[in-house]
Amino acid sequence: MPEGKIVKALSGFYYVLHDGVMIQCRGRGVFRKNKITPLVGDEVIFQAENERDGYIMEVKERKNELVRPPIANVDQAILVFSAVEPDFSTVLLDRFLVLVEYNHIKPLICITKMDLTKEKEKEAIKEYAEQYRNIGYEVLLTSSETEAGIEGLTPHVEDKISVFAGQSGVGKSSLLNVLRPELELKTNDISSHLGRGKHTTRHVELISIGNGLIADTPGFSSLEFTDIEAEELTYCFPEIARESEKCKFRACLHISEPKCAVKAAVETQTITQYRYQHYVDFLQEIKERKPRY
Ligand SMILES: Nc1nc2c(ncn2[C@@H]2O[C@H](COP(=O)(O)OP(=O)(O)O)[C@@H](O)[C@H]2O)c(=O)[nH]1
Ligand SMILES: [Mg+2]
Ligand SMILES: [Zn+2]
Repeated sequence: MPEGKIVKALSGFYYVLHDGVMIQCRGRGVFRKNKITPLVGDEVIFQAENERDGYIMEVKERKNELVRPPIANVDQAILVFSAVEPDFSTVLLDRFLVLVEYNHIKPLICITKMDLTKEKEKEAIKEYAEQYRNIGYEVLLTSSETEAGIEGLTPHVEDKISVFAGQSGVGKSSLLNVLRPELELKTNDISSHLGRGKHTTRHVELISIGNGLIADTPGFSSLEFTDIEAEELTYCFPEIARESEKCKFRACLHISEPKCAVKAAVETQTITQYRYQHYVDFLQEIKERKPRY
């Protein structure tokens, strides 16, 4: 039986991409009984009824699964931040990075609206970019207006399922429009935002960009650390994780423990002060989180 990938789910139908052809499929009845809900991004085995319709027979094991938006097998999150309008924020970026790291998804940092920066702002952004690159992250500086830096994005979306993440207004739709001009996605569109009420089911669709697929709905809409435990936070900051191997205590949380290698690395500026501060603030937030029953 043929295999394919669900690229769109709408009104009980799953649209399965197989050899460049879209097959409209229904789920097998047994799914409902077994509580399997096929998701966009799922690799599936299907049975074709004819050239256009079929039945999904099996959902293959998922690599991961996002809840909002519901999408499976996400390889990469493209974290979109504008240099200005709204201003670049390291605390917000770190919040996204923690969630992405926690979900074992590869982050790609894309800073947009570089054309709007004044010389001083441009220098500051370049310095931040260098600091994040030193941690090990890929950082792209782009402009959808002049299309500068966009060519750097294309190879990163090849052969992957990517989701965009980032505040409203940072330029996510504009980026997609540059990547695929024929889409003509609405930018800065307030009316569609209001129309999307809480009760309407979110429809998710993967848009093909070359050999890659990008979700049209931004991921990580909830930025709360509901699942992360205090001792897991270290591993969501790669440079803190690296240094923590040298802490005296295995369970060191790098706050006031003696012989903490992380705090020593902040002193020598191997770890930036602001990244460490965000770690401390997020840890506090996790500790104050109300227990769920
Ligand atoms: N000058 C400039 N404006 C941009 C750029 N990217 C987006 N914008 C503008 O910023 C606003 C919000 O962009 P949009 O793509 O809708 O953001 P989204 O909410 O993240 O999808 C729109 O008015 C865009 O025209 C850019 O690189 N340069
Ligand atoms: Mg948009
Ligand atoms: Zn420590």
